[in-house]
Amino acid sequence: MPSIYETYIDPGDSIKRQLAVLIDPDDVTTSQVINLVRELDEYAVDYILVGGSLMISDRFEATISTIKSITKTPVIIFPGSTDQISGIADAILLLSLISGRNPELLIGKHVLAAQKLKASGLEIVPTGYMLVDGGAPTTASYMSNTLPLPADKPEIAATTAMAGEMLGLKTIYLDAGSGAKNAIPSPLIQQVASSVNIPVWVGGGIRTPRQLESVYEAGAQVAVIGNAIEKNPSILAEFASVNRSAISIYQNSDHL
Ligand code: 1GP
Repeated sequence: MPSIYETYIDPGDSIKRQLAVLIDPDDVTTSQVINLVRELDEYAVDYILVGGSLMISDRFEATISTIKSITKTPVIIFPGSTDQISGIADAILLLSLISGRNPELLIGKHVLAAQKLKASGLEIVPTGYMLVDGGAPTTASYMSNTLPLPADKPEIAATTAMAGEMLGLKTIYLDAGSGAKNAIPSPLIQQVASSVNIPVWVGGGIRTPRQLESVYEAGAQVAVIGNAIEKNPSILAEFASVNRSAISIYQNSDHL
């Protein structure tokens, strides 16, 4: 099995700007998932993320099965808890919440999940997960019991990301939280992207094609959109029209 990380996430010097769509099984019915995934295929979305902060429904694994039965697009778990592990997916973002100081989300949950993760056969993508203040409390910041990084302090975000990279993490995910009032500001994305040599993912509160373009222009390799597409799948055509041509993912690394 080719590695998702080596094949798609970090295949070399240059790669196209990528789009990931987040599906929260709590928010969609099976028929909505089927219709949505067909649309995602049509617009060549790069990754489908599955996960949620609460997971009130018991449709986590069934949702992944449904998606996998329709598409060859890589399905990556974006786990909100240690219950969200299933070998039916292709990979999992193993999130270490490096923006916070909650030891459970830095290492504790990982210890609890290690055996299950190994047995699942999932490809593990070690990810430095950084919550950034999106203008109002989000489920992610509340549930994680951590303070998000201030959105107007890019230097704190950059040094946090650098420390994550030095610890061996393979991606950085900057998240304003699902449904965030404000998406992550460009200066913060820029400073993080120019400070690390690993792919930067950005999500939370991206609602318009213009915002998506700014996220890429600031240096994100992968933009993650959830709510906007879940609520209105027809907006996908507009997001897909945003330029996703090839970039050097290490374009900003001349500080090293
Ligand atoms: C949340 O980054 C994702 O963790 C997506 O956020 O639902 O606001 O697009 P939205």
